[in-house]
Amino acid sequence: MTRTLDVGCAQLGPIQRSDTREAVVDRLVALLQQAKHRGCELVVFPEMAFTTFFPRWWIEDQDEIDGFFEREMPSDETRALFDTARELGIGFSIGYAELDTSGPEPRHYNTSILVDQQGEIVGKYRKVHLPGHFDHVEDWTFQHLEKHYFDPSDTGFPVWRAFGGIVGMAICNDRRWPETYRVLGLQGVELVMLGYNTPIADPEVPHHDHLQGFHNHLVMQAGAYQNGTFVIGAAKCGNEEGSTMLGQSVIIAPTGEIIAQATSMGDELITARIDLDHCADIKDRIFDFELHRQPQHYGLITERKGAVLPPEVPA
Ligand code: ING
Repeated sequence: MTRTLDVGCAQLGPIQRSDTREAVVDRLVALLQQAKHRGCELVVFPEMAFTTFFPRWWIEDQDEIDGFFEREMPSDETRALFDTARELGIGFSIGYAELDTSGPEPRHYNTSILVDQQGEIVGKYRKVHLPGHFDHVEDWTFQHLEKHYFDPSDTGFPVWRAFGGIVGMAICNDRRWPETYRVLGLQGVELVMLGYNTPIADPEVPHHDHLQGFHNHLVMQAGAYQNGTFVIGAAKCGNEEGSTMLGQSVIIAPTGEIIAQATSMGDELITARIDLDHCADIKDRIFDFELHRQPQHYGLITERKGAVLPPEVPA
């Protein structure tokens, strides 16, 4: 039996601060229409796909900050994306800054949703690994203030039975952590959909800037192979408000092989016909968790947050 699925990875070029949500949605709709022509059933969009990556700035006015967040999804500005998806019969995942006012206090999340081929939201994930720092760093050209602007996830890493398989989502920095893929893998995930906004310049380790592309693929290929899952990584890239962000969006097989890769720094759709049954080649052999894993030796992974070094050996 084969469980083929025609997937698209919709890379976005930069979104400038002055770009309206309507103008961005027009770009997203155009990518969905391309996806239709290419026979896609499911499309992955990047992290924070409706606005510029505002955590690069220190902003003090809460109303200005909240202007980058979506209070409802879909909203009047974003509904055209859902309507088009329904008309074309294409599901999608997409990331955005979510302002949740359903509780006693407003909560701010870096969120990704899964939308089915009828345009209905069937899953929501809120980013677990928030990178960067909490406070303004005066002499940096660009900040990385996700810990300042977003609340920690309250979803963890769920999976859903959808599109003929078991699917999960992650967001940007999550892709660097093996725990992300393993928690999804322990639920049988066959397709991890993730988006990223990755500045190439990291002021703390500028001598690693040239390694951003290598690290980007390294972590997704490893996560795919070590858990026997497809991984789709969609970038928002290019020069966004003076900050150059990494492209190189990819579709990766459970073997860890890259089966499609973007070659531009703009809006670009890459596609592949994947067979979810190929996951079994990995899950039922080299990474048969039930047969090979030894959780009795893995306790530190959940018991300990930071590393604890062994005692110094007396001279
Ligand atoms: N962005 C970056 C990422 O993890 C980053 C943060 C950049 C971390 C460069 C390390 C090096 O890809 C987000 N949005 O998580």
